[in-house]
Amino acid sequence: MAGATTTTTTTAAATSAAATMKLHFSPKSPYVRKVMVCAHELGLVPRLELVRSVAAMLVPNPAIMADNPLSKIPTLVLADGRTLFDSVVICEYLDALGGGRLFPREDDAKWQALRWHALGDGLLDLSILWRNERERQVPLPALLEAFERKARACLALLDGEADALVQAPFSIGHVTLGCALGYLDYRFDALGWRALAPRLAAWQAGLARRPSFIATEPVDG
Ligand SMILES: N[C@@H](CCC(=O)N[C@@H](CS)C(=O)NCC(=O)O)C(=O)O
Repeated sequence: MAGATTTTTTTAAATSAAATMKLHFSPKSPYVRKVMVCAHELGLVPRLELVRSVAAMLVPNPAIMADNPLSKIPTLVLADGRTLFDSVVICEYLDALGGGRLFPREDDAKWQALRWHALGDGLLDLSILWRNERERQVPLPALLEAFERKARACLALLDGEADALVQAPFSIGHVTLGCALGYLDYRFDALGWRALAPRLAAWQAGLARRPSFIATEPVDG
């Protein structure tokens, strides 16, 4: 009896694993880019139906909210209707489907990858808030200054870890840092981050040549 249950479960899992998933998507979102880089790395792009969804902090989008009350992208809808968010949860789900290469299991590599992921996500979070503040009619100078100080501190820390980034196996940490630096290129050209972190820039130049990063360059429109 137990065996029959296991077989049914496995078959159901295999069926749903092969089905198409809907991804609330924008080609400009760095968090969506994390998911898409993982999908490219894992060979899962054909399994994703990309639905262009506009997510804006001031304008909750009912079409996204039907799947995610936070009205944020990325949001993934599985074939059986279950939904997944936010980006790191979706990335880990795809990694489990695609062979488990991007979320290392063994202690040292795991904590290193998750730490870099957190740093990349934190840099992204502050960059988005920084851009929002910058676009306001009357930005708060102290806030702009604080965001810039934190961004520079992240870059300085990562510049000192460039060798470790080269040596570590490619992971969610590399994906997220690459997307955060790509976002600086896209929205904060004037910061000139490469001059602030030249060793990190050398590492990023190699990363940017990966097909997964080339295919997911942010585009307007
Ligand atoms: N922590 C979330 C952040 C996602 C996020 O903030 N996405 C932006 C688009 S780049 C968004 O949906 N913003 C709409 C909003 O904040 O209401 C994740 O990693 O998925």
